[in-house]
Amino acid sequence: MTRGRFISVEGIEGVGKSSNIEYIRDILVDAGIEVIVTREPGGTELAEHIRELVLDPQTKLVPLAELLLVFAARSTHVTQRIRPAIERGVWVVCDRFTDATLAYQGGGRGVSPELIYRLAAAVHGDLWPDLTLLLDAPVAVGMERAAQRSALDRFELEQAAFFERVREVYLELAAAHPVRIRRIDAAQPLPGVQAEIDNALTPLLKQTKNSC
Ligand code: Z5A
Repeated sequence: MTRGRFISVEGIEGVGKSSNIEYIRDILVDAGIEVIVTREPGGTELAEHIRELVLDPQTKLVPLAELLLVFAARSTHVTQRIRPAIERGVWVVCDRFTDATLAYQGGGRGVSPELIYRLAAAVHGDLWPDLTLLLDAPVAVGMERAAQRSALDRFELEQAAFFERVREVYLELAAAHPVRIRRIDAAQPLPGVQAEIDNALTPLLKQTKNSC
């Protein structure tokens, strides 16, 4: 059986990940692909509990504790959902993965990337997304879009400087992994964003057709 593919969607808050994940799912389903959509932190019962804790503005966390919680959640998610789905031939579309840890805990909180890569190796070995769509927009655009919401989570309460550091790491990762990570201009109106997403998905879809 052909292995499923793993697609992650990344970016600072408010850039349109949720809006575009539905669009990606529809493209894959229309192409006859079985797909699950999931998110991080989250995706399993335990990981969803951890998500509540990590996003709750009342939770007091030092950066290392935050990092370990994110990886604890990821460990159950990879083992119980992501790997089994990919092995069954199902495609996985995940709202954030370890690039988010490098950007938020590394860039945002100042945790060393070496430690993050060591934990990543322990938790998911050589499993990295086949394709990462980095929805990128200036911090002011993301913050303005996110501000429309009623309650802000523990990350959304951070200042612009925090998100500038997060965005910088995302852009560095995209430059370092130009094949896996595709930067999408998320500041433009939705139809333009979706056209760039179509282009980024085409090679993966073609490869799959050819291998069938
Ligand atoms: N986190 C971490 O620290 N470390 C980790 O390892 C992981 C995560 C995995 C999870 O939040 C938090 O966990 C995240 C990092 C941390 N915190 N932050 N910030 P999340 O990913 O679930 O939530 P989020 O990042 O805050 O996502 P979001 O705020 O829900 O934003 P979004 O999904 O990217 O945007 P959206 O809801 O699709 O769109 C926002 C609004 O903009 C909405 O009204 C849309 O209609 C509008 N929109 C979207 N696109 C457009 C365009 N192109 N034009 C105009 N308007 C648009």
